[in-house]
Amino acid sequence: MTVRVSVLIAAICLGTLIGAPSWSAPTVAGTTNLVAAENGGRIARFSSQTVDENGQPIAVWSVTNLIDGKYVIGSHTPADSYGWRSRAVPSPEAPEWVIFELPERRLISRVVVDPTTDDPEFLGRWAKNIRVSIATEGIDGPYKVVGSYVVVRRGIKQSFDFPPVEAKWVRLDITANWGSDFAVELGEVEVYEAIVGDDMLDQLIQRLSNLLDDLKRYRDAQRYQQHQESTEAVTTRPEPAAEDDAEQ
Ligand SMILES: [Ca+2]
Repeated sequence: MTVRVSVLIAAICLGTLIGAPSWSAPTVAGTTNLVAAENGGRIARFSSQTVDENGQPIAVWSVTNLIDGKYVIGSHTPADSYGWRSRAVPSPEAPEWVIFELPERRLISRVVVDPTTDDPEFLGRWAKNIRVSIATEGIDGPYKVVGSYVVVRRGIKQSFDFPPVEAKWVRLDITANWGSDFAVELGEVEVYEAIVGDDMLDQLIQRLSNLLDDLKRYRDAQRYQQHQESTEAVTTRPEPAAEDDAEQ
């Protein structure tokens, strides 16, 4: 293990163990994805989804793919789920958006976004700037903004944590993609409950569990980076045949 990784892990561990949540009682992010379709979550409303030449939705690009628990990983795309593709390009003035409905009102503190879709990142279609808002009274609001974030242009899950807040509806506004003038895309969105710890040991176990998840994401990011670098190395390597010819 490199020194850099060791330092990172030590820093995360330290932050994990002595972190000071802003909720009145200490909380940690739970491990159940509250908006997953299989857990009773649903998509209540959305701005648009891509359609075919007859104006019909395209199932493999449906907005429901955001909560289907299926992910595009590396060169593997689930046959029936490419991610969600909007019908228009988002902007700060006219965002593309999705409202997720939790099975019941819960205290939440983490949103995880996987931007990866069947389209490669260089097309610039993946979500870049997002804003998370919540509502408890009704689907029409009022909505309270909990944070604005940048989704990095990498095919990995990305976590966004915020002080615990009650929510029944979670609205995700996307105000920019990575440059495409065609559409915006996302692979999956997850929302996690904030668990108020009533026992030091339970808290520690939950925090270490979250730490493992974060480390897995870090590992995936490193593997992705190495894959990118090795791909670049291969594409820039001189032609072997030319070297053989020179030696003969
Ligand atoms: Ca999905």
